[in-house]
Amino acid sequence: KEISLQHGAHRLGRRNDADMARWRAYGLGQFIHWGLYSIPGGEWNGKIYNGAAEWIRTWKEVSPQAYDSLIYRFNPIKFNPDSWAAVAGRMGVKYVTITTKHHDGFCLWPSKYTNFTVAHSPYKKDIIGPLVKAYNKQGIDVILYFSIMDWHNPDWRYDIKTRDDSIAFNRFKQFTRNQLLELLTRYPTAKGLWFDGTWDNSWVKQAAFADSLETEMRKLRPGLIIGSRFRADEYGKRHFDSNGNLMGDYEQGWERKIPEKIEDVHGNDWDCVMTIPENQWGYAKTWSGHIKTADELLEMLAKCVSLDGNFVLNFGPKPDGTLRTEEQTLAKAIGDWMTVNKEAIYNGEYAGFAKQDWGYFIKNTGTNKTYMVIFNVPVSGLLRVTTPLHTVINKAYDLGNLTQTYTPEEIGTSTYFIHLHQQTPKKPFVIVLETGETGKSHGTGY
Ligand code: H79
Repeated sequence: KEISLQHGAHRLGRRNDADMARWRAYGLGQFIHWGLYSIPGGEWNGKIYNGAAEWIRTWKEVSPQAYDSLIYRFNPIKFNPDSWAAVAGRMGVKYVTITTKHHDGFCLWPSKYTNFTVAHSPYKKDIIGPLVKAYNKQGIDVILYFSIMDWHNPDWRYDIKTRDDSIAFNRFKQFTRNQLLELLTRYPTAKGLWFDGTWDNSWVKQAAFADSLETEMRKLRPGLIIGSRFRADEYGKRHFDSNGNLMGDYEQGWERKIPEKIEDVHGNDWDCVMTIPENQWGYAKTWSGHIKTADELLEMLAKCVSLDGNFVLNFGPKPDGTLRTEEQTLAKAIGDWMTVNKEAIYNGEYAGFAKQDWGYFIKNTGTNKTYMVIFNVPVSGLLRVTTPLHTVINKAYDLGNLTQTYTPEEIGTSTYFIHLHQQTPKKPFVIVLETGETGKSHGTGY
């Protein structure tokens, strides 16, 4: 049964306004992790750190003071926001999420509330403003990543155990509020905030504060999009409140993992954030383990969109401000595929067709088109399609070659085989189904 909550979900079900519809239609996004951790790139005194490069400050071999002194070496002289935005644009991303401040506390904008910012580095200049401008010029929306946890601020606490903790953390809360209002004021075109570092007890206990701050941010910036990782309810429940309702505008739990089926997302909006190696977000000089290929990433993209989510691929730029070759190559390969197939991705949603082993069905919202994004061609060359109730296929053709059409073979009730013309494709490809509705039964007939 429902319990009464003061700081639970503000809304049941999805948002239905234009800003959220725009977010929902993105399909593909880019994540950028850039900061002081990019300088060591996972290496300290000649030794390689096995964890994620952006967490190196917590490694026992690294003194926090030495890490924080990296600010004096932050000087990305080759940084050119237009060239990043061009790479992203060519890749086909519709939005970018940028680390304004990661867990280390270093701010990529000249915050008035701390000296630990770009303004006090040799580079001196704001990074966020020029990035927002460059991406917006490419038609790409910007979301600001912000870590609540801040290892640099002496007032940060993991838990509140004493009166002193409480006094310090109250200062920290005001600092956090100041920084967030500062970001929203400085970058008015940013569409939303992507929160992180909110799992510690100290913050989980701030249901009332976080709730009122969320309300304040939304008042300042109507339409603002905030995910489920920002605040907990008064019982310390995160993402979903004590009644099981999502807090925030979309579910932020899909980090380096993807749901398997539509039931896993409970009708909510969501995004999946993904790294190219196993788990590296900031620049790591040495990538070890399995490095995902363009085809694997495209499959993740199609899977996310087919289950009503957005797919956000992470980039960790180098300390000089350039993008590593591997990332540029992948961006190019994804972009080449998107050039031909983007209409299967943008504005895509769950199609309601039974899942098949060859790949994913994606419906184009509000149209009569459903896309089959094909990754695994069976040796038979026959692709099975079972349509939802009352749906018929009027036309089927290749997205990459509109004159290449198919006549689906009906093999059973609402079930067809599409006979492929070409059985050994080298890349994932898309078949468009134009569908119609059969006359619905009104209770007469059989
Ligand atoms: O920014 C990237 C990562 O650095 C950050 N989120 C992405 C987008 C991230 N930080 N931590 N994690 C991801 C993994 C979180 C692990 C946790 Fe825990 C397990 C949080 C709480 C339990 C590790 C162990 C951190 C605290 C205890």
